[in-house]
Amino acid sequence: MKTVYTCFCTDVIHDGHLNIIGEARKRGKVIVGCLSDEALIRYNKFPTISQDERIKRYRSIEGVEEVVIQNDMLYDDVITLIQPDCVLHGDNWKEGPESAIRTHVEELVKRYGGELIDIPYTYNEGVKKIDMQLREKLAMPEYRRKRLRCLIEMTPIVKVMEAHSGLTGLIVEKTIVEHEGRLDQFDAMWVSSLCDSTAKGKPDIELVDMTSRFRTIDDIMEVTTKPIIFDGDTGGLTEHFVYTVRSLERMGVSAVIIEDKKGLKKNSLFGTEVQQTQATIEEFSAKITAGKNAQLTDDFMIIARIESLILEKGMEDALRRARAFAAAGADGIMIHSRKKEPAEILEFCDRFRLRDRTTPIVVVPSSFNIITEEELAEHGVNIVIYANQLTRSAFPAMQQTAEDILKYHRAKEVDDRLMPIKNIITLIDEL
Ligand code: SPV
Ligand code: MG
Repeated sequence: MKTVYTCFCTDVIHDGHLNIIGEARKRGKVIVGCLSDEALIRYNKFPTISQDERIKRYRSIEGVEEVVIQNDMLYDDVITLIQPDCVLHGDNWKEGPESAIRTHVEELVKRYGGELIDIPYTYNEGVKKIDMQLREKLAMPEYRRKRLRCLIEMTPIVKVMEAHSGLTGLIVEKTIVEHEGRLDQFDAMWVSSLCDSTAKGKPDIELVDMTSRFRTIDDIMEVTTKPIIFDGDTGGLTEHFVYTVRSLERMGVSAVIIEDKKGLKKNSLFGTEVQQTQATIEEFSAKITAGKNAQLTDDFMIIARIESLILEKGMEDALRRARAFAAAGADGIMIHSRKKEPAEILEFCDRFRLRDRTTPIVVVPSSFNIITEEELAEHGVNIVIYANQLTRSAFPAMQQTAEDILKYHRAKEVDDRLMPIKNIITLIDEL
């Protein structure tokens, strides 16, 4: 009897999956692959049920003889193991980034005389509704909030991109690339004080008030599902910070990062060019502890950001603070630097990790941008934040367009580099 293999990466079985199983049964013994959590988060949607529950769910489908775990999104592991006579998949993977996987599987099965069959994709009202329901579930505060902690456990390094509006949120939510046969996407969003302020035409000095910052979060949350890390600046007065923690937690934000400065906060990338004052270890530890005592869920994270390297107070000061803030209850440490070279950041991470293997480390490589995610992960970094690159790419493009229209007294000259009208009006999904 022939063996037929199909890989599922869904939490809910709908008509489309049942159709594939029906087609598979006509051809032989049906083996279903369950894409592992690690592979799933890189490739598709974040799981809302555990891997074990998914396996159980697939096993209960009539006609499924066996369920195996597929760890490799390119299918190499299962194809080598099973060598199925036939691999079945919905024909939706012929288009877009997933087509690279299809080509790879086609080559794999060809090597031993196997066959790849694309089944017309079922997209009826029921399937559409299930897709929407899954998306809604992921967007709910209780799911979104805990997702950051899950990601820290599940992935070598959590990749976070700046978002400051619904549109930039959508870019972080939806951008998937295929590169050298692998698919990749961002894991979470950073609501940067710099970019949120800049988008409002204001300086990054805690001038944009919390109500307005929360409005930005809300705009992003309305159209996305990925977890959010909020840039809380200094956290403000401790008496105010405890309220901020509760509001963020209620909204479904996963983490707030607060920096150990006091008085008028200026952007860190100014370094020592402007007057900035660091809070004492005692003052800042008290703020962290107050925040931790205020939060009600186990999921929410308060991450302490250390400005010692920015303010040239030295490595020993940075390490002393990191250990003290972790002891005060911080759920993570963000270490910042504005050096072009990553040496001081890596030294900090290595020395911090000698004594603390678990507290997550966060870095923001805006200046030391030559470092790769892989190198950071090797030095014990858990979260990398690309803090301002979307804003910095959009601004020059918009300014150039404004200048050219003024120069030519018409818009023809700029048109070639603009998004076509058709694409912009269909950019946003309608219900
Ligand atoms: C931000 O993005 O607002 C940050 C990171 O706080 S930095 O601008 O590098 O200080
Ligand atoms: Mg900031």
